[in-house]
Amino acid sequence: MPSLFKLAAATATSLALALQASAHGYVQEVTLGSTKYGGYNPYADPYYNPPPQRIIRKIPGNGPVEDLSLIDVQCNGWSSGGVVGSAPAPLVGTVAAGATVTFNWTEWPDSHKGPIITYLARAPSDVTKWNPGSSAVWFKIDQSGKDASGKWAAAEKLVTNKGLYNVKVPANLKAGQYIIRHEILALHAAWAYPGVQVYPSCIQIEVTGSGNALPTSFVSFPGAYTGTTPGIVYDVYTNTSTYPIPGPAVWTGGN
Ligand SMILES: *[C@@H]1O[C@H](CO)[C@@H](O)[C@H](O)[C@H]1NC(C)=O
Ligand SMILES: *[C@@H]1O[C@H](CO)[C@@H](O)[C@H](O)[C@H]1NC(C)=O
Ligand SMILES: [Cu+2]
Repeated sequence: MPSLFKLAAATATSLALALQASAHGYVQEVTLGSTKYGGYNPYADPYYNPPPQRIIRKIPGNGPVEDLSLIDVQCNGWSSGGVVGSAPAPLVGTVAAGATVTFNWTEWPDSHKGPIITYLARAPSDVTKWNPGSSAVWFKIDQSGKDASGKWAAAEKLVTNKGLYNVKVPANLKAGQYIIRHEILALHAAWAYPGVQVYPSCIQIEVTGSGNALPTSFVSFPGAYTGTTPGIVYDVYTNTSTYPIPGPAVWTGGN
């Protein structure tokens, strides 16, 4: 290993430790079926030359997106700081329809309570060149909010499950390339808008199988969530009623 390379890696590690002291979080690893893929590490990847090849689109850091009108809310870009939301990653991971995708989050703060939601968007052609922009292409495949005993998907259940969250790829989903958009909405400051913190992550996948199901209605990011969408404003400290998970209903046609 060239010494310059070592130095860059060491610097990245200490920087990562410094920044993670005020940690929020991001998806650090994804398992498709039984194959593990490393996540995009915003505190290391940019310091490598050449950068590691990923199936996960890059993110600017472990922080959230709070302005729901920005393209940043799609894949956690940073449109004002040079890391533009949704820039494609070079690789695609393969997963069979019906198989499980496991998202492995960095240590999630207990204070960051909220739902975990997952969407898909079908790429019109090569997903490694596709940027959906604000087109309505997304459909929801999984969601989990607050259960009857008051436990949240994030943080309680995620922490109990060692940071892992499982989503099943719809069994009859039509084969092809997709972006899977997985997010946590943290509600610890969501008693008014702005306040909700969106932590999205976009992973490029190739779905295999003989299914032929596709939904017929779609939402856009930005667009699906606004300051008046149910569940975007919610007081986690005082509100004991059912939590309405934001966005469309889960598409069940592929199962
Ligand atoms: C999550 O990913 C990290 C980094 O690759 C790994 O060290 C850790 O063991 C994984 N967690 C689980 C529960 O598999
Ligand atoms: C509690 O949350 C529900 C669902 O968002 C909302 O309709 C209700 O107004 C909230 N209650 C209070 C007291 O804010
Ligand atoms: Cu945070």
